[in-house]
Amino acid sequence: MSQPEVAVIMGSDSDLPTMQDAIATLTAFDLPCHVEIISAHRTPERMVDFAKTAHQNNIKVIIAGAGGAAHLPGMVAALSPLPVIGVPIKSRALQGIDSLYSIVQMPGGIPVATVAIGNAKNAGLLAVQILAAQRPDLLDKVMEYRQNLANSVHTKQEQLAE
Ligand code: RP5
Repeated sequence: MSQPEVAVIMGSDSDLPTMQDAIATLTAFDLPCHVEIISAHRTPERMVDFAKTAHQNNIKVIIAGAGGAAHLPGMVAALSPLPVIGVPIKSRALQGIDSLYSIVQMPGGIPVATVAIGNAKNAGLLAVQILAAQRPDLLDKVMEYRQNLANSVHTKQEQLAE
């Protein structure tokens, strides 16, 4: 298998059930990924090491999931020149509103592309599309995926009309 170009990181192993959707999406497009638990507050040095070196390790896109005071995606974005996609994890106390606001409200200068609460699937798809911009084979797969989405709607509409 080729070297991973996408890293999927998360603040806790409790985020893994949500983040599996990103991993599954990348796998469906035959993209291997590097998966790592990195906490911005429990393992800050590990986060700094990862973020500062990811671009030297063949990584092109970072997907970062975190919940609560979810500073992992923003901190990694501040330390890395790579595009970062943030996944707000649904938290127990505030159902992920806290995670969403923490990730999406980045001040100007350091962007984090933020998906909906718990929507790691879209994070995976966005990473695929970022890579596909420079890979015609992957672009074809994205278009085929979109066509299948449209077909499933047409099929449901036909069933409704029967
Ligand atoms: C964050 O705190 C993690 O991203 C996780 O969503 C949340 C709770 O972590 P655990 O207490 O489940 O380890 O750092």
